[in-house]
Formats: sequence, C-alpha cells, structure tokens
Amino acid sequence: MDYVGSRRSTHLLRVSAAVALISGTALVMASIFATAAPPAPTVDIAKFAYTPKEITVAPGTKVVWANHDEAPHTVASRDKSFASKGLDTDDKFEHVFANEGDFTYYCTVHPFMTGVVHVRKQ
Ligand SMILES: [Cu+2]
Repeated sequence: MDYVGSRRSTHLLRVSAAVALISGTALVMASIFATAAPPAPTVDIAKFAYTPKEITVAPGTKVVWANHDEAPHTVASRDKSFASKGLDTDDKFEHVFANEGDFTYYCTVHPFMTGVVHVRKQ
C-alpha cells in the first residue's frame, strides 16, 4: 500500500468509528427516553364499566381513566383520596398513586360501577 492509500484507509476507519459511536449514542438516548416516559396505564370507561376492573401498579404511577360512553361518569375513591369531576365523552381523569394500598373506586352517578387500583412495589 502506498502512502496515500494508507492515509485513506485510516480515514475510513475513523469515519466508521464515528458512525458506530453516533449510532451507539442514539441507541442509548432512545433507551433513556423509553425509560423516562413509560405509557401511563389507562382504564377505559365504556358500557357503564371500568376496563380493566382491577389493575396493579407500582407506587408513583399515574393512572389515566378515559370515558368512551355517551353518558357522563366519575371516578371517586371510597377513601376519598381522589375524585374526578363529571367526565363527558372522551374526557380523561388522571391520578398519581404515591403510596401502596388497594384503592377501590366507583362512579358517583352509577354507584354499581366499581374498580380497584392495587398499588404494590414490584
Ligand atoms: Cu357512571
């Protein structure tokens, strides 16, 4: 290999090392973003029921309720630690569960509608 050829292959090596470094960094950043924003577990309100009726989450988790019914519903805990306003169609309510426990909730408009959020360290 002559002098120019050797210089060229060194340059190519540097470029591929840089590309590997950049794509590696992108991968690490993607995984950081993935851990930073896990999708909030959602309870769907439809046909006068909460689905899933029971969920288990870790402390600090935000749970979102979304009303898909034409009728208004609410989300109110038995222990009065949280309560939504009346949720119209497509309205959402969210609550962050800081502490462990079993949180039973119901709809104040239709008290036969009930659900439970279990908060446990996982
Ligand atoms: Cu209701």
